[in-house]
Amino acid sequence: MGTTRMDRRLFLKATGATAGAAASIQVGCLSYFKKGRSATADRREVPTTCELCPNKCSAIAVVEGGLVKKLNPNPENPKSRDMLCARGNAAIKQVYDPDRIKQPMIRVGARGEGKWKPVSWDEAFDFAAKKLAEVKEKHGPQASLWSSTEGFQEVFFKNLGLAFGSPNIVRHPTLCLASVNLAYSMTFGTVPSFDLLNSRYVIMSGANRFESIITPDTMDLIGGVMERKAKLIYLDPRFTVTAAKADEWYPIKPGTDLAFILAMIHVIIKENRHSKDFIAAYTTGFDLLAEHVKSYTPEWAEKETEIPAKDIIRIAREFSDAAPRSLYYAGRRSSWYQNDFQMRRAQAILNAIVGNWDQVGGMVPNAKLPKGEFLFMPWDEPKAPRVDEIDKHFPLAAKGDGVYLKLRENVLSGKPYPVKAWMVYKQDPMNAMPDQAKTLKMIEGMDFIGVIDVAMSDMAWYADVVFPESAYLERTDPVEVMAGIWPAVVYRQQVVKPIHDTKPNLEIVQGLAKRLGLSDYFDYTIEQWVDAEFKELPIPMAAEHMKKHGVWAASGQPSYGKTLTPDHRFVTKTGKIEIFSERLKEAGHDPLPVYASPEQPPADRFRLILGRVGYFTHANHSNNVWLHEFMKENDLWINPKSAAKLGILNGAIVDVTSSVGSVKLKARVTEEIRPDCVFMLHGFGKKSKMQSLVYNVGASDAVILETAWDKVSGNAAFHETFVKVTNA
Ligand SMILES: Nc1nc2c(c(=O)[nH]1)N[C@H]1C(S)=C(S)[C@@H](COP(=O)(O)OP(=O)(O)OC[C@H]3O[C@@H](n4cnc5c(=O)[nH]c(N)nc54)[C@H](O)[C@@H]3O)O[C@H]1N2
Ligand SMILES: Nc1nc2c(c(=O)[nH]1)N[C@H]1C(S)=C(S)[C@@H](COP(=O)(O)OP(=O)(O)OC[C@H]3O[C@@H](n4cnc5c(=O)[nH]c(N)nc54)[C@H](O)[C@@H]3O)O[C@H]1N2
Ligand code: SF4
Ligand SMILES: [Mo]
Repeated sequence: MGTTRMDRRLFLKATGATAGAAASIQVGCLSYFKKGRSATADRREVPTTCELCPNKCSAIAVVEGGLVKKLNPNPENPKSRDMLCARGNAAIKQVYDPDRIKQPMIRVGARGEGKWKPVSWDEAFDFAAKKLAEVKEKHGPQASLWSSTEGFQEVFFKNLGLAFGSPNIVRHPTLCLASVNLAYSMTFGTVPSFDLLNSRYVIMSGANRFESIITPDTMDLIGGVMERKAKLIYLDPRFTVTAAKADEWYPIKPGTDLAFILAMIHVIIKENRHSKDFIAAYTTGFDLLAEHVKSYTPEWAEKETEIPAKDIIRIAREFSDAAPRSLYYAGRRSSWYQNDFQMRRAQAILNAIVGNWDQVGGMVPNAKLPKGEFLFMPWDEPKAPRVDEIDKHFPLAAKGDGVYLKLRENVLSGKPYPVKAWMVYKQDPMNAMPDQAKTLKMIEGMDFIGVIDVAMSDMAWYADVVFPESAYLERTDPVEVMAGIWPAVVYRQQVVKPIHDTKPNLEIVQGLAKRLGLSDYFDYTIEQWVDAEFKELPIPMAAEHMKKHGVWAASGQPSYGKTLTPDHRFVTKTGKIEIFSERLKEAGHDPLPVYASPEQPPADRFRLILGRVGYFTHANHSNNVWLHEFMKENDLWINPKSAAKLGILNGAIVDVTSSVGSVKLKARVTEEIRPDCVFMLHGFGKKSKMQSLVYNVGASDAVILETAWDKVSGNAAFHETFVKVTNA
């Protein structure tokens, strides 16, 4: 893996150059289409919206001779700031990928054996509808599970599950950001944006923004924080690209960020550095907090975190001096530890006490734009309760999203009732859930599995029927409103006609609905749906504008401080920012964050931690021919001291073993990780032979990760697995 560092640098150079330039014009609302670019018979430019990760960047597809030749960034989107990342550019290869599923397929061999019969859409729909109807007849509609990850057409899939009568819609948040969202919601009544462009002091716990790209935060870090020399403090057990760019990097002991934050709060209160006026006007519970953090001294935190007390004190002082233009940045993937909610709550409280709420360079409540809704025929509420028993175990969690890992436990145990059919949209639970053997057991227990995907993912590989969806460049999708400091509306429209026998999700849903007797609920076209949404956008000639530009954003500077009025009620129980939370207390949780030392790996083991690189999304894209060039195999980061003790040489093949599985990986002996943990990347070791570049190459982290979750939100805890590493 000697080339990895160079690849990462090159990648960032490319991204940084574009993003930096865009950020210097503040919010990048240049008009790309003003000049009246003309199409020729052979060449067109079509504005659309990238679908290769959740960021929804605006793109302009250049079509020549009926083929997508190039994707350019669209400067009119203030959120994507005239940037398309490596993945965004490589979306072309999603369309022209020889591994694509080219027509519907029905499994003929055993599950996972890879024997498929290409079938017509009618055959695929008839087969799936018959199986779904059988399960409904035998066990009721609640025996079906509808799982998906966010996407513009996800709404149709969820609606099919609901119209079918199932309460068991389960979405990705409890594998990703449920704990951070819940923590900020419980404190401020909403999840804010972070004004990195204008901030003077930023602290990040792990959020690896130079590789885990979030727009506009990644570009604002480059163009805002770095160019204006605002200070960036970064805590991560690994030396990531963000660590390399930070002013200070602390290889914090894994699982101890809460101690660092509590000690910062301790210092700020002890030294009388909190924002007294703000606290008095807008918050509740400060006195209880002051009492609560008395024992959380920097000296105590040094022992927990291995960050020197003098640095914690200095950082707390600098942070409060820079307030309100200082930020403890929330991060996104908060599927880390079993106390993750409380760690994120402590960040929210720290931010609150320095008064950076709704301030330039602080946290900003998101502005929203209205859009119209297509009014479809409503269905009856599902009668059965959810199989994950969310009300009983996670009363504060988002009910509509479900709790994924608890759901899997319950499905496996058959309690409170059997679940026998599993429909999946745009998600790969084989890799997105820990303990793949358990997921395989869940798969074995199903009478029917249907997967809607653009590629033969590992989940699709184990399905009974696979419905190939058209790639985003081949589809028109619903309109998406993006809340934010600069809210925007984006539109994804068809760039080229599908090149294979694929369909957009709405038509797949309609094909199934027709055979399940549910057609009345889906009696519309995508054009009708989109037109209804256009109608209430605050834009003159909305349909024309969106088709021509692909994006619309309000012009001018955002207004800060709208919530800072005496009569403003925050959406919390008390109407105030809740430092102390009665609701948490009532639900049986700590109303203020309490620290407990994380369990440490025994002498012969390491904690496994996860993260991302800039050129893949999750377990996806390692099979994209252009992106695959960046990295052909994943490896295991291990510190030289630990490797020496075990006699492991750089490049040697090692067995990495947990209580649930074992994988083989090449060792990458590097100072860029602490000695007590190891790291591997997601997205390799695929079981699907139609992921031909990464089939059986490297390993999947899902095989060795153990099942654990955060107690409050139910969010998966992916960093709680200890592994043994030995020469193979
Ligand atoms: N082991 C492990 N598990 C994790 C994580 C981790 O780092 N390691 N990360 C967690 C996080 S933060 C998240 S958000 C989740 C993500 O979990 P997933 O959403 O499962 O992530 P992906 O691996 O991106 O898989 C998405 C699937 O959607 C398909 N797809 C892509 N575009 C389209 C489309 O337009 N239409 C359709 N129908 N399908 C499409 C892809 O081919 C792929 O099979 O995973 C979580 N789980
Ligand atoms: N290129 C790219 N960009 C993406 C995605 C992608 O897959 N690829 N996915 C998108 C999605 S859905 C998400 S959720 C976000 C995820 O983006 P982030 O929220 O930034 O999460 P990760 O990249 O998973 O990074 C977690 C980091 O935390 C570090 N870490 C591990 N344990 C600890 C600890 O105890 N303390 C501290 N301080 N650090 C720790 C890890 O080493 C890792 O570098 O990225 C989004 N953007
Ligand atoms: S960050 Fe990259 S992959 Fe994600 S939407 Fe933007 S261009 Fe696409
Ligand atoms: Mo995520």
